[in-house]
Amino acid sequence: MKKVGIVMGSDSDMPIAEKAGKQLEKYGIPYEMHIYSAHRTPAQAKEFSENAASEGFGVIIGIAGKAAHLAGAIAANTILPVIGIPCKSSELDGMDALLSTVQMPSGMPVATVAINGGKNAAILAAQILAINDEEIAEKIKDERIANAESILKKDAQLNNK
Ligand code: RP5
Repeated sequence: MKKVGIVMGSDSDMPIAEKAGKQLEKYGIPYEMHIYSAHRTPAQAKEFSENAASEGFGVIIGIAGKAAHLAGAIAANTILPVIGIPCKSSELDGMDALLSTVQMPSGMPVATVAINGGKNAAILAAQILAINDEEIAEKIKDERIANAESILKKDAQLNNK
């Protein structure tokens, strides 16, 4: 099974990375976490991205705050799908990171999830891997059914059904 790379720009992004990792564990998807910064350790971020496909990764999640160029820098060095998570780590509440991550130039896409969207990033990564993996696809479908049932149960309780 292909691995997911979870790359964060700083260890201060760890709570978001952990959310993503926890969700991948629910599907039994292997992942590796790394701290590589587009600005502080650009050579290592580039090397990781260039080798990711041959190292068995299928998707990479890039997590960064402030001037969040990490996901874009990863995308520039691999044709693996890259999911960007903008982090709320500044006085601008993550809007800076959101725009830095989502506004990629044409030809170099990053699939950007919500600010601090660790869980959705992991689900999207799983959905990409599920294209070629029926086992993962079944787990995602089961989870959706369980989520819907849980909401309907709350609705029934609310209306004393
Ligand atoms: C970004 O700057 C990181 O991704 C982090 O979200 C933010 C702050 O980093 P630290 O100053 O906490 O290391 O590069």
